[in-house]
Amino acid sequence: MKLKLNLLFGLFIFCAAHSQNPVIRHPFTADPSLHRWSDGKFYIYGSHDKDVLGRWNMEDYHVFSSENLVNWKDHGVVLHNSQTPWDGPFWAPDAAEKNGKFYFYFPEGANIGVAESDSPTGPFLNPRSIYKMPEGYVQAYDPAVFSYKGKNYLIISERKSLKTPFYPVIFTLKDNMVEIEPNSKVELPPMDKFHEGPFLFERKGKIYMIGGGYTSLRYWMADDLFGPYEYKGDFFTGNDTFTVSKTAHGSVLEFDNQYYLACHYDVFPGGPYQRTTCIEYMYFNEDGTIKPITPTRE
Ligand code: FUB
Repeated sequence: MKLKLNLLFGLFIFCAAHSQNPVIRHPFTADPSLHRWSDGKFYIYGSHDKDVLGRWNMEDYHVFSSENLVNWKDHGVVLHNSQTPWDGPFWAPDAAEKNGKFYFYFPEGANIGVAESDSPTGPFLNPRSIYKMPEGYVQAYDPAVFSYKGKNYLIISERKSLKTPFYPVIFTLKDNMVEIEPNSKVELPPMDKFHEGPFLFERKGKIYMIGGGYTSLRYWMADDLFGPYEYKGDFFTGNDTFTVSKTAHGSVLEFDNQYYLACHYDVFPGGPYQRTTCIEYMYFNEDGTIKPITPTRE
């Protein structure tokens, strides 16, 4: 019955005008990492929620491309967990382009994996571990890549035990993009309201870290990549139109002097286990703080 309801509701949403949020309605997707690569096209790398309800036991990833940020093409499965050496559900991924190659970073169990491709739409091959969390720790996940002052960095969220807070970890990537520089792990001090999905971007000399969890996206600002970061509050919360998932997670892209937030909503009856990807305009105040964003159908 629940599945039938989901299908009917899915059909209803699918038939609604296509140029509106959510920009990707099916398959169910979340944690979108929005990029514009050197070919001038836009790409989304994100989590793929299952059609059948369960917890987030995600087993593959899709890639989507667009010429205009409005109409998105699904390129199908680009990595399946039957291809990886580990046995855990996938969590939120990210991707990077360097010298005509594409690198896909994904968390699975105790590992942050990396796989590569000659194409932005995969398939991503040769998955292997770029980081394994230390023995006894309970979580290391949600990798995102950030280029800063000529180097590439990988940020993740990690925690040592179920009773201790999450904190961001920054690694320096080697030039080959598939290894971490030895001893480059930097654990930032636990930060106010920090949970998961850290994503970094730079604007006018300031470093912004956005992060999710708890039905909102919030952010921190710093003068340097390694901090100190100052908590600036929530900037993306739900409204009557769409509920922002309790797993809020997003990324930011600047294109043509306009900033965009890629994020996900709970639109379908499956709620936080069947999420859909949206893109919102993002604006800033004079002092660099982010203007609050509420979900739109635009
Ligand atoms: O999509 C699964 C998990 O939910 C992600 O890894 C988190 O960031 C949250 O969105």
